Amino acid sequence: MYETEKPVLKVLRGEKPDRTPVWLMRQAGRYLPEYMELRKKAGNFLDLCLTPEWASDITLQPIRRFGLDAAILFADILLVPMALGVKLEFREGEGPVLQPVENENAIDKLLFDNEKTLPVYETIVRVKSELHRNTALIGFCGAPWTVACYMIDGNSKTGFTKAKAWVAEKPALLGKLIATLVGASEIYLNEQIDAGAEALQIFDSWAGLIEGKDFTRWVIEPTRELVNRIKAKHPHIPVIGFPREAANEGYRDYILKTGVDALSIDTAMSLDYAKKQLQPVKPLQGNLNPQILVKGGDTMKNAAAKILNTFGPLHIFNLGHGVVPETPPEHVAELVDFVHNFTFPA
Ligand code: 1CP
Repeated sequence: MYETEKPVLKVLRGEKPDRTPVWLMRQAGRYLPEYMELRKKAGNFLDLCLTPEWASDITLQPIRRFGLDAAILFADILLVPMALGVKLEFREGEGPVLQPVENENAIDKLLFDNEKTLPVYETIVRVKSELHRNTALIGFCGAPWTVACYMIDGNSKTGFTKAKAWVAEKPALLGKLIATLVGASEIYLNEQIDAGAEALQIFDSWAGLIEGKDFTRWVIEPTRELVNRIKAKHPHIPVIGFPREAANEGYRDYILKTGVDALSIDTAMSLDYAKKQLQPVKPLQGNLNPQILVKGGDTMKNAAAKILNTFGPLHIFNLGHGVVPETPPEHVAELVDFVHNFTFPA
Protein backbone atom coordinates (compact mmCIF):
# COMPACT_ATOMS: atom_id res chain seq x y z
CA MET A 1 0.00 0.00 0.00
CA TYR A 2 2.62 2.53 1.14
CA GLU A 3 5.57 0.50 -0.16
CA THR A 4 6.99 3.46 -2.04
CA GLU A 5 7.57 5.26 1.27
CA LYS A 6 9.78 2.54 2.73
CA PRO A 7 13.26 4.08 2.91
CA VAL A 8 15.10 0.79 2.26
CA LEU A 9 13.11 0.24 -0.95
CA LYS A 10 13.64 3.85 -1.97
CA VAL A 11 17.43 3.47 -1.79
CA LEU A 12 17.24 0.18 -3.70
CA ARG A 13 15.39 2.04 -6.47
CA GLY A 14 18.10 4.70 -6.47
CA GLU A 15 15.99 7.42 -4.80
CA LYS A 16 17.24 9.50 -1.86
CA PRO A 17 15.31 8.81 1.36
CA ASP A 18 14.74 11.45 4.05
CA ARG A 19 17.26 9.70 6.29
CA THR A 20 19.66 6.79 5.91
CA PRO A 21 17.83 3.50 6.57
CA VAL A 22 19.44 0.79 8.68
CA TRP A 23 19.07 -2.95 9.22
CA LEU A 24 21.68 -5.50 10.32
CA MET A 25 22.64 -8.90 8.99
CA ARG A 26 21.79 -11.52 11.66
CA GLN A 27 19.73 -8.93 13.50
CA ALA A 28 17.72 -11.82 14.94
CA GLY A 29 19.55 -14.45 16.95
CA ARG A 30 21.64 -15.40 19.90
CA TYR A 31 22.49 -11.94 21.27
CA LEU A 32 18.78 -11.39 22.06
CA PRO A 33 17.45 -12.96 25.28
CA GLU A 34 13.97 -13.30 23.75
CA TYR A 35 15.52 -15.37 20.92
CA MET A 36 17.35 -17.62 23.39
CA GLU A 37 14.10 -18.21 25.25
CA LEU A 38 12.29 -19.42 22.12
CA ARG A 39 15.36 -21.36 21.01
CA LYS A 40 15.28 -23.26 24.30
CA LYS A 41 11.59 -23.98 23.92
CA ALA A 42 12.04 -25.26 20.34
CA GLY A 43 15.09 -27.34 21.28
CA ASN A 44 16.31 -27.39 17.71
CA PHE A 45 17.25 -24.66 15.25
CA LEU A 46 15.57 -26.30 12.23
CA ASP A 47 12.26 -26.53 14.07
CA LEU A 48 12.56 -22.82 14.85
CA CYS A 49 12.99 -22.04 11.15
CA LEU A 50 10.15 -24.34 10.07
CA THR A 51 7.52 -23.29 12.61
CA PRO A 52 5.92 -20.11 11.21
CA GLU A 53 4.61 -19.01 14.59
CA TRP A 54 8.15 -19.02 16.05
CA ALA A 55 10.04 -17.90 12.95
CA SER A 56 7.75 -14.91 12.45
CA ASP A 57 8.07 -13.92 16.08
CA ILE A 58 11.87 -14.12 15.86
CA THR A 59 11.90 -12.09 12.63
CA LEU A 60 9.94 -9.36 14.43
CA GLN A 61 11.92 -9.40 17.72
CA PRO A 62 14.65 -6.96 16.58
CA ILE A 63 12.06 -4.78 14.80
CA ARG A 64 10.06 -4.34 18.01
CA ARG A 65 13.16 -3.58 20.04
CA PHE A 66 15.09 -1.28 17.73
CA GLY A 67 12.77 0.12 15.04
CA LEU A 68 14.97 -1.08 12.19
CA ASP A 69 13.99 -0.14 8.63
CA ALA A 70 13.87 -3.71 7.34
CA ALA A 71 12.99 -7.11 8.70
CA ILE A 72 14.88 -10.07 7.25
CA LEU A 73 13.08 -13.37 7.12
CA PHE A 74 14.29 -15.71 9.87
CA ALA A 75 15.44 -18.86 8.05
CA ASP A 76 18.78 -20.24 6.85
CA ILE A 77 20.61 -20.60 3.55
CA LEU A 78 20.85 -24.36 4.17
CA LEU A 79 17.08 -24.89 3.90
CA VAL A 80 17.56 -25.13 0.11
CA PRO A 81 19.80 -28.23 0.33
CA MET A 82 17.36 -29.62 2.91
CA ALA A 83 14.47 -29.19 0.44
CA LEU A 84 16.64 -30.82 -2.25
CA GLY A 85 16.72 -33.94 -0.08
CA VAL A 86 20.08 -33.51 1.70
CA LYS A 87 20.25 -34.63 5.30
CA LEU A 88 20.84 -31.53 7.45
CA GLU A 89 21.43 -31.17 11.18
CA PHE A 90 22.29 -28.20 13.36
CA ARG A 91 24.35 -29.60 16.20
CA GLU A 92 24.58 -27.72 19.48
CA GLY A 93 27.84 -25.75 19.61
CA GLU A 94 28.95 -27.14 16.26
CA GLY A 95 26.81 -25.44 13.63
CA PRO A 96 25.34 -27.04 10.54
CA VAL A 97 26.31 -30.49 9.28
CA LEU A 98 25.12 -31.81 5.90
CA GLN A 99 25.45 -35.20 4.28
CA PRO A 100 28.09 -34.33 1.63
CA VAL A 101 27.26 -34.89 -2.04
CA GLU A 102 30.10 -36.96 -3.43
CA ASN A 103 29.34 -37.94 -7.01
CA GLU A 104 27.10 -37.51 -10.02
CA ASN A 105 24.64 -40.07 -8.78
CA ALA A 106 24.03 -38.02 -5.62
CA ILE A 107 23.54 -34.85 -7.67
CA ASP A 108 21.08 -36.62 -10.02
CA LYS A 109 18.93 -37.51 -7.03
CA LEU A 110 18.53 -33.90 -5.85
CA LEU A 111 14.99 -32.67 -6.43
CA PHE A 112 13.58 -29.49 -4.90
CA ASP A 113 10.51 -30.36 -2.85
CA ASN A 114 8.67 -27.08 -2.36
CA GLU A 115 6.42 -28.69 0.27
CA LYS A 116 9.39 -28.70 2.64
CA THR A 117 9.79 -24.93 2.54
CA LEU A 118 6.08 -24.03 2.71
CA PRO A 119 6.51 -22.98 6.38
CA VAL A 120 9.07 -20.37 5.26
CA TYR A 121 6.53 -18.74 2.94
CA GLU A 122 3.91 -18.88 5.69
CA THR A 123 6.37 -17.05 7.97
CA ILE A 124 6.63 -14.27 5.37
CA VAL A 125 2.84 -13.93 5.20
CA ARG A 126 2.66 -13.64 8.98
CA VAL A 127 5.48 -11.11 9.28
CA LYS A 128 4.11 -8.99 6.47
CA SER A 129 0.76 -8.62 8.19
CA GLU A 130 2.44 -7.22 11.31
CA LEU A 131 5.04 -4.86 9.90
CA HIS A 132 4.79 -1.11 10.23
CA ARG A 133 4.20 0.52 6.86
CA ASN A 134 7.73 1.97 6.70
CA THR A 135 9.51 -1.32 7.35
CA ALA A 136 10.57 -3.42 4.37
CA LEU A 137 10.56 -7.21 4.36
CA ILE A 138 13.66 -8.84 2.90
CA GLY A 139 13.72 -12.47 1.74
CA PHE A 140 16.97 -14.28 1.01
CA CYS A 141 18.85 -17.32 -0.14
CA GLY A 142 22.47 -18.42 -0.26
CA ALA A 143 24.25 -17.96 -3.57
CA PRO A 144 24.73 -21.17 -5.58
CA TRP A 145 28.51 -21.17 -4.98
CA THR A 146 28.26 -20.74 -1.19
CA VAL A 147 25.52 -23.36 -0.83
CA ALA A 148 27.53 -25.74 -3.06
CA CYS A 149 30.50 -25.28 -0.69
CA TYR A 150 28.44 -26.56 2.25
CA MET A 151 26.92 -29.38 0.15
CA ILE A 152 30.32 -30.63 -1.04
CA ASP A 153 32.24 -30.35 2.24
CA GLY A 154 29.34 -30.98 4.64
CA ASN A 155 30.44 -28.18 7.00
CA SER A 156 32.82 -25.21 7.14
CA LYS A 157 35.47 -26.69 9.41
CA THR A 158 37.90 -27.72 6.68
CA GLY A 159 37.81 -24.35 4.91
CA PHE A 160 35.95 -26.01 2.01
CA THR A 161 38.97 -27.90 0.68
CA LYS A 162 36.76 -30.36 -1.22
CA ALA A 163 34.74 -27.61 -2.89
CA LYS A 164 37.97 -25.92 -3.97
CA ALA A 165 39.23 -29.26 -5.32
CA TRP A 166 36.02 -29.58 -7.38
CA VAL A 167 36.77 -26.16 -8.92
CA ALA A 168 40.18 -27.41 -10.03
CA GLU A 169 39.40 -31.04 -10.84
CA LYS A 170 35.68 -31.62 -11.35
CA PRO A 171 34.22 -28.57 -13.11
CA ALA A 172 31.56 -30.57 -14.97
CA LEU A 173 30.25 -32.05 -11.74
CA LEU A 174 30.36 -28.67 -10.00
CA GLY A 175 28.50 -27.17 -12.97
CA LYS A 176 25.74 -29.71 -12.58
CA LEU A 177 25.40 -29.01 -8.84
CA ILE A 178 25.42 -25.23 -9.40
CA ALA A 179 22.75 -25.52 -12.12
CA THR A 180 20.58 -27.53 -9.72
CA LEU A 181 21.02 -24.82 -7.08
CA VAL A 182 20.14 -22.01 -9.51
CA GLY A 183 16.88 -23.82 -10.35
CA ALA A 184 16.02 -24.53 -6.70
CA SER A 185 16.86 -20.98 -5.57
CA GLU A 186 14.73 -19.57 -8.37
CA ILE A 187 11.66 -21.46 -7.12
CA TYR A 188 12.45 -20.64 -3.49
CA LEU A 189 12.88 -16.88 -4.10
CA ASN A 190 9.87 -16.57 -6.40
CA GLU A 191 7.76 -18.22 -3.70
CA GLN A 192 9.14 -15.77 -1.13
CA ILE A 193 8.12 -12.86 -3.37
CA ASP A 194 4.66 -14.32 -3.92
CA ALA A 195 4.28 -14.58 -0.13
CA GLY A 196 5.22 -10.92 0.38
CA ALA A 197 9.00 -10.42 0.31
CA GLU A 198 9.68 -6.92 -1.07
CA ALA A 199 13.42 -7.22 -1.68
CA LEU A 200 15.90 -10.09 -1.73
CA GLN A 201 19.46 -10.61 -0.58
CA ILE A 202 21.76 -13.26 -2.05
CA PHE A 203 24.40 -14.26 0.52
CA ASP A 204 27.63 -15.40 -1.11
CA SER A 205 29.57 -15.72 2.13
CA TRP A 206 32.38 -17.77 0.58
CA ALA A 207 32.78 -15.80 -2.67
CA GLY A 208 36.27 -14.83 -1.45
CA LEU A 209 37.53 -18.41 -1.71
CA ILE A 210 37.93 -18.18 -5.50
CA GLU A 211 39.21 -15.52 -7.88
CA GLY A 212 39.84 -14.67 -11.51
CA LYS A 213 38.12 -16.89 -14.06
CA ASP A 214 36.89 -19.22 -11.31
CA PHE A 215 35.16 -16.28 -9.63
CA THR A 216 33.56 -15.34 -12.96
CA ARG A 217 32.36 -18.86 -13.63
CA TRP A 218 31.14 -19.90 -10.19
CA VAL A 219 30.16 -16.63 -8.50
CA ILE A 220 29.23 -14.13 -11.20
CA GLU A 221 27.63 -16.35 -13.84
CA PRO A 222 25.28 -18.38 -11.61
CA THR A 223 24.28 -15.21 -9.74
CA ARG A 224 23.53 -13.43 -13.02
CA GLU A 225 21.44 -16.40 -14.17
CA LEU A 226 19.49 -16.47 -10.89
CA VAL A 227 18.91 -12.70 -10.93
CA ASN A 228 17.78 -12.84 -14.58
CA ARG A 229 15.26 -15.56 -13.84
CA ILE A 230 13.85 -13.71 -10.82
CA LYS A 231 13.66 -10.46 -12.79
CA ALA A 232 11.85 -12.22 -15.66
CA LYS A 233 8.94 -12.90 -13.31
CA HIS A 234 9.33 -10.05 -10.85
CA PRO A 235 11.10 -7.15 -12.54
CA HIS A 236 10.33 -4.70 -9.73
CA ILE A 237 11.70 -6.68 -6.80
CA PRO A 238 15.18 -5.35 -5.97
CA VAL A 239 18.02 -7.80 -5.33
CA ILE A 240 21.00 -7.09 -3.05
CA GLY A 241 24.18 -9.11 -3.69
CA PHE A 242 26.74 -9.91 -0.98
CA PRO A 243 29.91 -11.48 -2.44
CA ARG A 244 31.71 -11.47 0.89
CA GLU A 245 35.47 -11.03 0.81
CA ALA A 246 35.69 -10.82 -2.95
CA ALA A 247 38.66 -8.59 -3.73
CA ASN A 248 38.05 -5.02 -4.95
CA GLU A 249 38.04 -6.05 -8.61
CA GLY A 250 35.77 -8.99 -7.79
CA TYR A 251 33.22 -6.63 -6.24
CA ARG A 252 33.47 -4.33 -9.24
CA ASP A 253 32.96 -7.14 -11.74
CA TYR A 254 30.09 -8.51 -9.66
CA ILE A 255 28.25 -5.19 -9.51
CA LEU A 256 28.75 -4.59 -13.25
CA LYS A 257 27.79 -8.06 -14.47
CA THR A 258 25.31 -9.84 -12.18
CA GLY A 259 22.31 -7.51 -12.57
CA VAL A 260 21.88 -6.99 -8.81
CA ASP A 261 20.30 -3.67 -7.79
CA ALA A 262 22.60 -3.02 -4.84
CA LEU A 263 25.76 -4.38 -3.27
CA SER A 264 26.37 -5.28 0.36
CA ILE A 265 30.03 -4.62 1.16
CA ASP A 266 31.99 -6.54 3.79
CA THR A 267 34.05 -5.26 6.69
CA ALA A 268 37.34 -5.51 4.77
CA MET A 269 36.20 -3.30 1.87
CA SER A 270 37.91 0.09 1.83
CA LEU A 271 35.50 3.03 2.07
CA ASP A 272 37.58 4.94 -0.44
CA TYR A 273 37.44 2.20 -3.09
CA ALA A 274 33.73 1.61 -2.44
CA LYS A 275 32.89 5.30 -2.79
CA LYS A 276 34.93 5.82 -5.97
CA GLN A 277 34.51 2.54 -7.83
CA LEU A 278 31.29 0.92 -6.59
CA GLN A 279 28.81 3.52 -5.39
CA PRO A 280 28.69 5.32 -8.78
CA VAL A 281 27.44 2.03 -10.29
CA LYS A 282 24.78 0.93 -7.73
CA PRO A 283 23.65 1.81 -4.17
CA LEU A 284 25.69 0.19 -1.42
CA GLN A 285 24.83 -1.42 1.90
CA GLY A 286 27.26 -1.83 4.79
CA ASN A 287 29.83 -2.07 6.30
CA LEU A 288 30.44 -1.48 10.04
CA ASN A 289 32.68 -4.13 11.59
CA PRO A 290 30.50 -6.35 13.86
CA GLN A 291 33.32 -6.25 16.48
CA ILE A 292 32.96 -2.45 16.69
CA LEU A 293 29.28 -2.98 17.48
CA VAL A 294 30.41 -5.22 20.34
CA LYS A 295 32.62 -2.36 21.65
CA GLY A 296 29.91 0.30 21.34
CA GLY A 297 30.34 3.86 22.67
CA ASP A 298 32.26 6.57 20.85
CA THR A 299 34.39 4.07 18.92
CA MET A 300 31.19 2.77 17.36
CA LYS A 301 29.69 6.22 16.75
CA ASN A 302 32.86 7.53 15.13
CA ALA A 303 33.11 4.52 12.85
CA ALA A 304 29.41 4.80 11.94
CA ALA A 305 29.77 8.56 11.24
CA LYS A 306 32.67 7.86 8.90
CA ILE A 307 30.57 5.39 6.90
CA LEU A 308 27.56 7.74 6.84
CA ASN A 309 29.68 10.69 5.71
CA THR A 310 31.41 8.62 3.05
CA PHE A 311 28.24 7.42 1.34
CA GLY A 312 25.65 10.11 2.07
CA PRO A 313 21.92 9.33 2.32
CA LEU A 314 21.67 7.15 -0.81
CA HIS A 315 22.93 4.20 1.20
CA ILE A 316 21.64 1.44 3.47
CA PHE A 317 23.52 1.30 6.75
CA ASN A 318 24.42 -2.26 7.79
CA LEU A 319 27.29 -4.31 9.16
CA GLY A 320 30.04 -5.88 7.05
CA HIS A 321 28.95 -9.32 8.31
CA GLY A 322 26.44 -10.66 10.84
CA VAL A 323 25.79 -9.53 14.44
CA VAL A 324 27.85 -11.79 16.72
CA PRO A 325 26.30 -13.51 19.79
CA GLU A 326 28.34 -11.49 22.33
CA THR A 327 26.88 -8.17 21.10
CA PRO A 328 25.13 -6.17 23.86
CA PRO A 329 21.58 -5.38 22.62
CA GLU A 330 21.95 -1.81 24.05
CA HIS A 331 24.69 -1.16 21.51
CA VAL A 332 22.35 -2.08 18.68
CA ALA A 333 19.74 0.33 20.06
CA GLU A 334 22.39 3.06 20.27
CA LEU A 335 23.59 2.42 16.73
CA VAL A 336 20.11 2.50 15.20
CA ASP A 337 19.30 5.77 17.00
CA PHE A 338 22.62 7.24 15.95
CA VAL A 339 22.01 6.43 12.26
CA HIS A 340 18.43 7.69 12.39
CA ASN A 341 19.38 10.98 14.05
CA PHE A 342 22.48 11.60 11.97
CA THR A 343 22.50 14.87 10.05
CA PHE A 344 24.75 15.29 7.06
CA PRO A 345 26.93 18.39 6.96
CA ALA A 346 25.24 21.02 4.76
O1 1CP B 1 20.69 -20.50 17.49
C1 1CP B 1 21.57 -20.95 16.74
O2 1CP B 1 22.48 -21.68 17.12
C2 1CP B 1 21.46 -20.68 15.28
C3 1CP B 1 22.43 -19.70 14.73
C4 1CP B 1 21.89 -19.35 13.35
C5 1CP B 1 21.04 -18.28 13.04
C6 1CP B 1 20.47 -17.25 13.99
C7 1CP B 1 22.10 -20.08 12.16
C8 1CP B 1 22.87 -21.32 11.99
N1 1CP B 1 21.41 -19.46 11.13
C9 1CP B 1 20.75 -18.35 11.64
C10 1CP B 1 19.83 -17.47 10.89
C11 1CP B 1 20.26 -16.93 9.59
N2 1CP B 1 21.24 -17.44 8.78
C12 1CP B 1 19.69 -15.81 8.96
C13 1CP B 1 18.45 -15.11 9.53
C14 1CP B 1 18.16 -13.76 9.37
C15 1CP B 1 19.03 -12.72 10.05
O3 1CP B 1 20.02 -12.29 9.42
O4 1CP B 1 18.67 -12.26 11.15
C16 1CP B 1 20.40 -15.60 7.76
C17 1CP B 1 20.22 -14.50 6.74
C18 1CP B 1 21.36 -16.64 7.66
C19 1CP B 1 22.25 -16.82 6.52
C20 1CP B 1 23.37 -17.80 6.61
N3 1CP B 1 23.38 -19.06 7.18
C21 1CP B 1 24.62 -17.58 6.00
C22 1CP B 1 24.96 -16.38 5.17
C23 1CP B 1 25.37 -15.20 5.98
C24 1CP B 1 26.66 -15.34 6.78
O5 1CP B 1 26.57 -15.30 8.00
O6 1CP B 1 27.72 -15.47 6.13
C25 1CP B 1 25.42 -18.73 6.26
C26 1CP B 1 26.85 -18.94 5.82
C27 1CP B 1 24.63 -19.65 7.00
C28 1CP B 1 25.01 -21.01 7.45
C29 1CP B 1 24.90 -21.11 8.93
N4 1CP B 1 23.71 -21.26 9.60
C30 1CP B 1 23.92 -21.25 10.95
C31 1CP B 1 25.33 -21.05 11.15
C32 1CP B 1 25.99 -21.00 12.50
C33 1CP B 1 25.92 -20.94 9.88
C34 1CP B 1 27.39 -20.70 9.59
C35 1CP B 1 28.10 -22.00 9.75
C36 1CP B 1 29.55 -22.02 9.39
O7 1CP B 1 29.92 -21.65 8.27
O8 1CP B 1 30.33 -22.48 10.23
